[in-house]
Formats: sequence, C-alpha cells, structure tokens
Amino acid sequence: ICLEQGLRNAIKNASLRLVYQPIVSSADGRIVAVEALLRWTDRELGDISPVEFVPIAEEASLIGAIGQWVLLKACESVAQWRQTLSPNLAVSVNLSPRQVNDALVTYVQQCLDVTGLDGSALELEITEGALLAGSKDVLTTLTRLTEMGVSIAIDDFGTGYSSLSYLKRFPVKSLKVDRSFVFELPDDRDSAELTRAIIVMARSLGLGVTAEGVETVAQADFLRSLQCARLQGYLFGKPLSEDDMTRALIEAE
Ligand code: G
Ligand code: G
Ligand code: MN
Ligand code: NA
Repeated sequence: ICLEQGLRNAIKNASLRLVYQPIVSSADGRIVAVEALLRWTDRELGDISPVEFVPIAEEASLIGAIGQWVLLKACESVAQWRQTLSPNLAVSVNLSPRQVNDALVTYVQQCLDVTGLDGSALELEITEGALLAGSKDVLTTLTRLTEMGVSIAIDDFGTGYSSLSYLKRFPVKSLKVDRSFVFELPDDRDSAELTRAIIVMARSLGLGVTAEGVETVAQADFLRSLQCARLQGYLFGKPLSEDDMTRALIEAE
C-alpha cells in the first residue's frame, strides 16, 4: 500500500524517469538501438527497482498510465536523436502483459503521430508469458502494431514456458537471449549450447537476435562467432540518462 501510494504520487510529481541502454551491432559496434528502462527514485524510499514496482503498478491498475508515459517519453527522445545525431536509431520499450490490448495500438499510433516518428523506429519487448496468456486479442494487437511498422521482440527468451509454436503464430521480429545464459558464456557448456541453439533457430526462422547482459570481451567474441546480430550489456554501456545518452551518441559519431 505504501509503495502503491508512492507510485501514485510518482506519476503526479514526475519522479519517474527513463534511462537508455545502448544496443550495438555485433558486426561494427555501432549503436543501432537503445532500450528504455524505467527508474523511480522516491524522496523517502530512495531508488526502487522496476522488478519491485512494476508488479505493484500492474495490480493497482497504474501500469496503463505509466506505460503510456514511458512510450511517449521514449518516442520523444528517439525522435530527437534521429533528427540530430543518428537517423536510423531505434528505441526498444518493455511492455507488461496487461498493456497488450487494443488501447495500445491507438496510443502507439498517437505517439508516432505527435513525434513524427516512423513505426520502424519502435520495438516493443514482451515476454513469453504475455503471448501465452494469449487470447485472440493479443494476436490482433501485435498484428496491427506490425502493420504500423513497429517490431515485436521476445524479452528474456529461454526463461519462460517456451512452447515454441507461438513463434509461428505471432508476428515476432526478434528474440532477446536472456542474460542468465550470456552470464555463463563461453565456458559453461550448457549455456553455450543453449545460446548456440537459440541463435541458429532464430536465423532459420528469419528472426533477429539480441544478446543481453554482455559484460566481458570473451562473451562478446563468442556471440560474434555465432553471428548474433546485436549485443547489449555493460561491456557496451550501462543504462544512461537522456543527457548522457546524447553525449554517448555524439562521441560515437
Ligand atoms: O533495468 P532493470 O534491470 O532494473 O530492469 C528490471 C526489469 O524491469 C526488467 O525485466 C525490465 O524489463 C523491467 N522494466 C524496465 N523498464 C520497464 C518499463 O518501462 N515497463 C515494464 N513493463 N517493465 C520495465
Ligand atoms: O528483462 P530486461 O531484459 O528488460 O532487463 C533489462 C535489465 O538488465 C535492466 O535492468 C538492466 O539494468 C540490466 N542489465 C543490462 N545490461 C546488463 C549487464 O551487462 N549485466 C547485468 N547484470 N544486468 C544488465
Ligand atoms: Mn527488456
Ligand atoms: Na531480458
């Protein structure tokens, strides 16, 4: 209840903010996208992780409002960066399962309209769970977003229920290999083989792959050797404030 009240206030007094983590092309190291990550610093409670407050926001039906704020803010930032620094930059936004509904399609269209952003600049990350909760509505929603040029990525891939049939049923564009696999690369045999299998499968299905949680050169080299297209993790950059991300993009030019 305490966190819930804090969260209601946070929405009102703007103590929520977004940070942005670079996602680089494994081929040349250039920043091709940024993942928007939500942060909340409460005056009394300090920093609270989204792992903690997102579930509360979901239960308290605040996730709709917060999710809308996140989408608009992320679109505004990336529109700015595309205009001034990096014309092909994309932004990746995390969605809660509850956000995947008709209203999302309308709201995403509004965000694209007001920011003048092309749909291809926006990627939406959903978890396997969101698909498996999977009514017909989810399919309709994702199909309409795809028709707008927006792409759908499966976040934390490999940690959910992994009924792989959904990859055929839903218009998924890419997979994000969960950092629990990447963490143990390249020496742990099981993680190495699982990662290899995910990347090979993605390629044969025509899906893109991003590896998350890349922290070491050895991990990056291993992933590159498997031709994993995109890499994300502290090795390439921690999540940065909007201003620091702007500076990182200027330096990367
Ligand atoms: O950035 P960090 O490691 O603290 O993120 C923790 C978790 O919170 C991740 O699973 C991430 O996907 C989730 N998360 C971060 N930002 C958002 C957001 O804007 N919306 C939702 N629904 N989840 C988010
Ligand atoms: O579930 P999701 O993939 O959205 O979670 C993203 C979270 O992963 C963010 O909270 C971010 O802070 C965290 N993260 C990003 N890069 C790394 C990394 O290299 N190592 C670790 N341990 N966490 C990372
Ligand atoms: Mn994510
Ligand atoms: Na993830």
